Amino acid sequence: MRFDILTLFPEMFEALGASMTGRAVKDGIVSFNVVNIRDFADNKHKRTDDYPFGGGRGMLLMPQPLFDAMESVKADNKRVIYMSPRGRIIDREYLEELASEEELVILCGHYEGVDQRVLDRWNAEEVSIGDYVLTGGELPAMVLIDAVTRLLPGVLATPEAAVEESVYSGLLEAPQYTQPREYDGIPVPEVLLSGDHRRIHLWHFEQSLLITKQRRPDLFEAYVRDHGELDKQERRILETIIET
Ligand code: 4GN
Repeated sequence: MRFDILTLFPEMFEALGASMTGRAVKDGIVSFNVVNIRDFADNKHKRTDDYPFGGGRGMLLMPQPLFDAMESVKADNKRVIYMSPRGRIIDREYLEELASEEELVILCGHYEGVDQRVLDRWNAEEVSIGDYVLTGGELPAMVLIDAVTRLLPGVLATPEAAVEESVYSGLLEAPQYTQPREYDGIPVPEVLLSGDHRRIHLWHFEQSLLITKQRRPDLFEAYVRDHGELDKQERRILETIIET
């Protein structure tokens, strides 16, 4: 999958060279073409922003550098995403839809935004990572890219990991522990050392239910309404937690 990323701050995207996104690049699963919008400014001061017509706060990215930058990545016939607090908030379903694309163009705004004609000309989808405002679209773009990349085949060690995990399964994850068995006087729950996979599974299930009910009653209610197949013991655990 190829991402064309249009930004005034290309150096921020060096972060994608680290960790799992960096691994995915080396493995040829994903590529990032980071384009500096300023390189397309045709005025001698390399200005990319100007005051909004009608007044208002701040500055807007002006059409000319953006039109030329979009043309340079052949954005016609590509899906174009604009990171914006006005956008549709991303969820797993939307991320999966994006992960099935061959290429995406991501436009990162700065200042107070971009001239609307850019968004209209390329039919940009406005996408948000949540109801808060940041100084630029770069961090939201990296959140989106990371979340999409880890859904691509070959990025996670096990393909099931992507579907079974927290939130996606409808429940939050149970607490986890690693070596040593006791640290600073605090032991790992005995059941996890038992080697009894059935008991361990039921403990994880119970812990997930408890933590979800406590922290995310909305998710818990949805799960109670619409859980998949449960065996007898799982049903008993769920019923007990509903009653308490
Ligand atoms: C996106 C962009 C937050 C989001 C942004 C978000 C840059 N902040 N919630 N800031 O996904 C106005 C024009 C703010 C650019 C934009």
